[in-house]
Amino acid sequence: MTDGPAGEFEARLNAVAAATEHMLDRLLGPSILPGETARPPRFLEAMRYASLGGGKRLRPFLMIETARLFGVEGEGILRAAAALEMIHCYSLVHDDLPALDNDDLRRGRPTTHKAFDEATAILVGDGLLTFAFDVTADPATHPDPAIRIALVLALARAAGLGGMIGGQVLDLEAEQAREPHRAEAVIKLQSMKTGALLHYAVNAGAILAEADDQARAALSAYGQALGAAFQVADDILDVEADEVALGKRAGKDAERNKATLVAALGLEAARERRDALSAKAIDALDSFPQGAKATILKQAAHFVAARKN
Ligand code: GRG
Repeated sequence: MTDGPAGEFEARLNAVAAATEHMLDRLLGPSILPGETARPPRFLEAMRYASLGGGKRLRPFLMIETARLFGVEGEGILRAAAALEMIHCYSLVHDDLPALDNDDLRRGRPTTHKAFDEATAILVGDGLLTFAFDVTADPATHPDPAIRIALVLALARAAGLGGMIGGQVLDLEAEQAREPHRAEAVIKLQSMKTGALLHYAVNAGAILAEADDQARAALSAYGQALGAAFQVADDILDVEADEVALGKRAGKDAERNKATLVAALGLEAARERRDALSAKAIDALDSFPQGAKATILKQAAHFVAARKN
């Protein structure tokens, strides 16, 4: 993807990634906030290591571009987007721990527990999770408390026991299963483990833009389909991708008896499902006036299906 509208998409993704990086850098600076006593320097360094300098920043991108559809942009949205990225980074740090996936490489660098130590990595995850809610609830994110509460509630639901964490639990249970993984169970697990945060990214953009009910419903359908396409693409990449491009170890799903759609359906059917979900996400946008013109969100659905890392 280098020319024409695709080149524009890449440029926009890079611009949002740079803006997110800058916001994370500011938020995770040494200055304390009212109510804080001190920010331990070595620990702050570890939190910065876990969240700065890598990643596609796809979740911030989806939030920011959804709000931009309605002409809404600015620092508050960037704060909400950086908060979501903190939750994503915390999930990566904890997922890489020896008690979970036990990985040494993430985003092409040593994982946080390798670069620091295990206790620090556990606390880095806790610190990022907590700070994400601090940033989302702060009046600097949106002047209207009703919008902030709506964001906090949606974020908690997406990241918690009925969302990402619940999905991770189902994932661990599935690893122990002796019988083959059933596609419906894998689809549910993936919608929770990975889909929920991507879905929140789009929903949060709609909340911040105060989109009407019709637009919110369509965007929610877009976010759900895109989240599902993202995870099938991840399952396929684990089988097909080059480790250097991936920035983490490949081929580990089968080794660990992971519940993936490649395992449940086979590679070809998984590819078909990924592409159908990407098309479904695009169709959902065509059902409300601003969405039909949302070229960048449509390109995001293509990007998610075609990505190489
Ligand atoms: C809280 C332990 C814990 C887990 C929650 C989301 C999750 C479950 C774990 C993350 C690990 C993982 C590999 C999930 C599968 C798909 C995924 C989220 C891949 C990484 O996301 P990208 O591709 O990563 O957006 P970058 O590095 O670009 O941000």
